[in-house]
Amino acid sequence: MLESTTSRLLEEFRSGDRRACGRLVSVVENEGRGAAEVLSELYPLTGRAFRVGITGPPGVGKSTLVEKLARLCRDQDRSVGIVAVDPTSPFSGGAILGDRVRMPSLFTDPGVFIRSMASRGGLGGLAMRTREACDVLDAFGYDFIIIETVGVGQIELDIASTAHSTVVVLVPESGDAIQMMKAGLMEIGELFCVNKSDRQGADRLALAIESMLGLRSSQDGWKPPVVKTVGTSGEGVDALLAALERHRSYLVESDLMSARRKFRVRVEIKELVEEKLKQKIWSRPEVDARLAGLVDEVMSESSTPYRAAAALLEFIRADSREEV
Ligand SMILES: Nc1nc2c(ncn2[C@@H]2O[C@H](COP(=O)(O)OP(=O)(O)OP(=O)(O)O)[C@@H](O)[C@H]2O)c(=O)[nH]1
Ligand SMILES: [Mg+2]
Repeated sequence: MLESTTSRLLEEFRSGDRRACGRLVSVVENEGRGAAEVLSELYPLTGRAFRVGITGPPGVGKSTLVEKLARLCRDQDRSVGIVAVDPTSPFSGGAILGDRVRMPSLFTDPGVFIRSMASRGGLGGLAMRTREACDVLDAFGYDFIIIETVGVGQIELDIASTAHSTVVVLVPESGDAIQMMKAGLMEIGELFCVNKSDRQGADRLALAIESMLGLRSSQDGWKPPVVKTVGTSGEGVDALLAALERHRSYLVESDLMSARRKFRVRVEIKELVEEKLKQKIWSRPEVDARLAGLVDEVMSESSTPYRAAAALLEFIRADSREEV
């Protein structure tokens, strides 16, 4: 059952109240009570937005590009949702302040929603919360959703997989192509953007990326385009948007869009089950007590973490059988 405040919020959300949308994003972001019910209610409304991931090393100009992309979309009368994910900063407010300075025109536009999400000390669940925040924006009716993430690590990979198209942004001074390959950037990019093309070495980098991509085995027949941009002036951003649109058409026409959605749904269900199971297991005081005993055994060298884990699993199994 939904609490009355939550159902009122949902009603306001459905009537197009932007503040209600912001509050629902906060609800899922904080995994507050009612988040699962809210998301379940909103789910049928999702699936219309085009979700674009923008990733790359720190300072390459991602936010600058996001602002320019968002403005272009606004010129075409499309509404834009932006989720900036900052896994490194424990200060969510700081990230927002930074982007307020970098994206001034967007903060006053009613057709744009911006939210910064920080890890608050732990990475756990960040990718899931990002996806859920995007679901809320999608359900609200934002046409174009941009997810900005820094660098590449597991968390970015997870977040990238929630996007339809992932743009990897690099700059002439990013280093050579081999380094990028090592960083895992080549694998996740469906589009590559050489930003700060006003600087020397942009052509060289674009060529290096293209030859790297030539070596990359393509699983789905899409050849990632390399687009040169100057984020500060907006040069090339229209070409970037056009390339994104081509990728979207490609996904739809090749049926990859629905295949990916199917895959995401599968992942989502598994994650939700795992989350529930974890909660169920670790919230039991008797499991906690047994765990404490096993830790002591390992510490006194009468057991090993492996034997302890096996014993705990057995305990949990026996304990759940009694419960049934
Ligand atoms: N010369 C030049 N500077 C640029 C360009 N694009 C962005 N910048 C500058 O690069 C700096 C970093 O830009 P951001 O957009 O904040 O970069 P970011 O990738 O979002 O940074 P993080 O989110 O901190 O990782 C700013 O000072 C921008 O003005 C460009 O095309 N050329
Ligand atoms: Mg940024």
